[in-house]
Amino acid sequence: MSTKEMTGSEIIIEALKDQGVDVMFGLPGGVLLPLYDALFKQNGLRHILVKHEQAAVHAAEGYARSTGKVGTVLVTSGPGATNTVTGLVDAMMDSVPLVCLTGQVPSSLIGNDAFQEADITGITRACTKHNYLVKDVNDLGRVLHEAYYLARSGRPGPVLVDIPKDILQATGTYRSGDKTTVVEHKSYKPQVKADMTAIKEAVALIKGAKKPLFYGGGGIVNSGDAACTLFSQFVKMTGIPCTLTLMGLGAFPGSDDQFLGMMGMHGTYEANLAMHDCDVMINIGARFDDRVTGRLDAFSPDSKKIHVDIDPSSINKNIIVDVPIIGDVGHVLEDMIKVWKAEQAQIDADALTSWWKEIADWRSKESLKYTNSNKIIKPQYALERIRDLALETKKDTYYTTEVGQHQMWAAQYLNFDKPKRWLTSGGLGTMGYGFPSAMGVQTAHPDALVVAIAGDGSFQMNLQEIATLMAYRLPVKCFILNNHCLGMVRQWQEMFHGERYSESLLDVQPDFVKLAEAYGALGLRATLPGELDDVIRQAYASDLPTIVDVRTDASENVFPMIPSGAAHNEILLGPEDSESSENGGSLESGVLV
Ligand SMILES: Cc1ncc(C[n+]2csc(CCOP(=O)(O)OP(=O)(O)O)c2C)c(N)n1
Repeated sequence: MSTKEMTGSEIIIEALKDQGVDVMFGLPGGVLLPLYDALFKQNGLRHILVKHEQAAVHAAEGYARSTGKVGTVLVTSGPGATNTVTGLVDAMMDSVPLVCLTGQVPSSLIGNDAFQEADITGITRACTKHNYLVKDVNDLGRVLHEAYYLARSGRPGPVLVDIPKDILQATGTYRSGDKTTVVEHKSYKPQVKADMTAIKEAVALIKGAKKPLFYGGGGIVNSGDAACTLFSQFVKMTGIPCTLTLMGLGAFPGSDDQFLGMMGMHGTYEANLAMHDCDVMINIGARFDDRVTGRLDAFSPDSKKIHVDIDPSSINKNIIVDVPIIGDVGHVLEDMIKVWKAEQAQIDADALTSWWKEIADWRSKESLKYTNSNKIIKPQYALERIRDLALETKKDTYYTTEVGQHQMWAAQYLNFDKPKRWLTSGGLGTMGYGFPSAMGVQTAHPDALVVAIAGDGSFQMNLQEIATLMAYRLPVKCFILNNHCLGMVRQWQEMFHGERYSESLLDVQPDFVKLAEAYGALGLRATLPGELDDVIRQAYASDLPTIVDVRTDASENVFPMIPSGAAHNEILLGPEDSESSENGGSLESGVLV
């Protein structure tokens, strides 16, 4: 262990390098000048200068979720810090490991309503795993190592470290050994290995099942690639059907026959009916989110439920389960497979065959079928072409989305065979997430094809980041599925509010092609289905950040749909179902888009 005397700013750089940080996303301000000066004098730590601090957090999320490492954010006090709040809530809800460093006014001014002072530790208490206000420069190194440890351990999440200007300037001691001692001494030690009795109970339940179903969530992806491989192995070994949540897509190969598609509000018919009718539900790393469960008292009424989660507070929160298993998904799956093999377990083959027959009947409804047109671009068709032509590039491809109809169609029509290739704002559902998060993904994977799927509404929440993409030559391909409206809001107004389109139509739009060109980026447009392939190929072939304005059918709605407050077997397959639905407006009352 080495001990060095240095300024607070230098300690930060040293600690971040010791943590293996290679890049941070940020924007400077008055109180951070000493730190930015120290950054100027060093090599090795990259800084991506964003145009808005919210984008810095989403970019760090993109970096973290596509690499499995902790993302780092650096912003100034007051408005810089408050601009991060949406991103922090997003990271908290979707379990994304981040460390957000905020500058603070000098210690002597704290509490004085000083210029650009905001009580950011108070403000972010509810949306960080933990936060710190550093009061002594000698604590700085340890606090930073703790922050990275906390962000990545257990259920990952954001940690904020608020650092007053005088602490950046003061001289103190940096102990490199703090990196290991915080891990040894920390009282926060999440349970990774699960109780073997619970694992054996789960295996017994699965063995005896007649209609079992795997329900996998983002926890599998968070646990790492090895956990995803183990999950796929277990699903294949047992022959049990598998569905995934929005956050779990990619944890099991999307093109595998045992995959029923995504479940939940806009999940497939077969996945949702299997959730409803199964007799043993094996929830691995999902949290019984309301967009998955629908009406709680009608949720999978006859199943025994197993729930694997690293976060004990997720267990029995929304749904009471029969076998709770607290632990890291990867470790739990390893143990489950061991027990399964040791017991030479098998599911009753006849029962499994008739369960698959039932599923085949549901599948035959082809719930993702849509009517294509050669006159107008259907958003589903655009996504299929974006997906298929991406395969032609032979590049490792990552997709991010904004929030709305396009997000749900992207989840339905893009295909994910590998984990960490799909990034979307699931828990918070924040518009403005996808474009900057693509920037973070491209920073981490310079040679990959990074595609951001946007709605025309959401894109306008963080479009200023075209400038950042240009500055760092990050060739993100952004496809705006432009329906001239806040489509998901419009859909709900059509279905549940008597077609009264209150404040959801975006009649006046910027010219997105000219906008891209104004920044020096490539702007393209497709208006007819026949133009799509050529435009997508041009986008993929360009070295420039590219914005593609895809004019889509504004009247298209996302189906299948389980209206909020309905049960899985009340799923609507298309407009005919919704017209005949007597539940209509009352079903979704009190629930927001
Ligand atoms: C920051 C934020 N504000 C408001 C909402 C509510 N909301 C959900 S979807 C949606 C419409 C999104 O429109 P657009 O981006 O054009 O996508 P589309 O639904 O048309 O595909 C809105 C306003 C939200 N999710 N996030």
